[in-house]
Amino acid sequence: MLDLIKNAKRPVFHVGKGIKDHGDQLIELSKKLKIPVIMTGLAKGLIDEEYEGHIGVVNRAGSKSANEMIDISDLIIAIGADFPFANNVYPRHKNYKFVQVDHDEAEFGRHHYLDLGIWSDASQFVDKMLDRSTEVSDRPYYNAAVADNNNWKEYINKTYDRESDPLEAPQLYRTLNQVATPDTIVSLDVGDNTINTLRYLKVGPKNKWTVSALFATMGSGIPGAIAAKLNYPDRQVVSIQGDGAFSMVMQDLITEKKYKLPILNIVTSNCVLGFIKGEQDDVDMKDYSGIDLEDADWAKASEGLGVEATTVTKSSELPGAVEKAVAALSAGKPFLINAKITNKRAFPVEALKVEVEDGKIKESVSPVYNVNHSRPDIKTLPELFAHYDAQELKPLQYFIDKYNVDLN
Ligand SMILES: Cc1ncc(C[n+]2csc(CCOP(=O)(O)OP(=O)(O)O)c2C)c(N)n1
Ligand SMILES: [Mg+2]
Repeated sequence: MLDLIKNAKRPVFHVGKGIKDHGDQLIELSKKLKIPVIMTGLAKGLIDEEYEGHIGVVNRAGSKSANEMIDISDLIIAIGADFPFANNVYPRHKNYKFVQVDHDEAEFGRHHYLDLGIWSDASQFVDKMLDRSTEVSDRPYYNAAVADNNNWKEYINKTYDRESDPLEAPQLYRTLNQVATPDTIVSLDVGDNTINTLRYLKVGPKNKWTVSALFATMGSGIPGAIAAKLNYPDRQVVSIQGDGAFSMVMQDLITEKKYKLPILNIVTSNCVLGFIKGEQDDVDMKDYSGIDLEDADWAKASEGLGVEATTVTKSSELPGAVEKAVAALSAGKPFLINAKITNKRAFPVEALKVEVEDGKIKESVSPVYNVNHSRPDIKTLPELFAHYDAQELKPLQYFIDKYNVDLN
């Protein structure tokens, strides 16, 4: 393992839930070896996201920086990560090695061929590596990863800080982060909220959050919240779901009311199966198919089922809605916020195509991006950035040049 790291120029840790409570030690190792850390979606929160070397989550829901750094990596060290998308997401170039550290030998090579398998508990592996490795003083790839991620955070923070009318998802998450306590449990449903949660929800060491990851079962949000509240009656519990998912299980609000479960339910109504719309943008089809949802007064529906509710259409209405929610929860009752949000697609990191060849990168807007032609014709990276109001984002080449990253 140490030899592989010694010979690598662009090593990255891909860390899953197996790291458990050993996040701080992993940060220490990352600092010592100058290896950036990418998390699987489900491991979000297990290492401090404020750490500069934490560059986010890879895949469609993740950050530009994590996706780009995976694209150019020459050594991926997966630690306690049962990552089913490895074959789709790991680099397109063939010139990289893959190491898997897992306590379960049945995981080896399950999703990706292996150069090396290390049968070990993640914590013990990290401790041994800390023991036996020698400090690396500088690594251009690490510096580029940190800078690329800071640039991404600049964009994320801009969208988080501004006000919106009609309401946008980042402000909703801003409010949720303000209301949440250090041990809040969030039950997330499947859809655009998966992207927004991974990008905007703050998760501390005592928080818990859950989603139906592998099967992506829509409608799991409210049942998950009910299970959380029954198991942790003293903790604040929140469910977040889209209008599609909510309409599949909304009758479960009756259960929340019947058993007096003070749960905060948030419905993001955008009148569309948004996550699927984003996919159909990038599929060569004549037009969208089967994604429209009728507008409905979900607050009224909630009240009909016995759960007090309110509707929000712009960010300035969020504090008032939260005040009502807190009052209901304090009185031991569930509450629902119907947040009518825009149906804009979140910044599509999946549209960024990076190829490595002969020590150089070629980056472009993916040829499948927007083949449905339902959006403006976007051909270049600056056009893509501008379309998503992300003008501050810089192409990967900028960071490669600035930090002299050797791609050979
Ligand atoms: C039971 C089930 N059916 C279909 C899907 C495929 N699917 C994933 S996300 C999604 C759309 C979710 O729409 P909505 O709940 O309105 O959330 P949005 O993406 O609009 O925020 C669909 C249909 C699924 N994951 N589970
Ligand atoms: Mg929707």
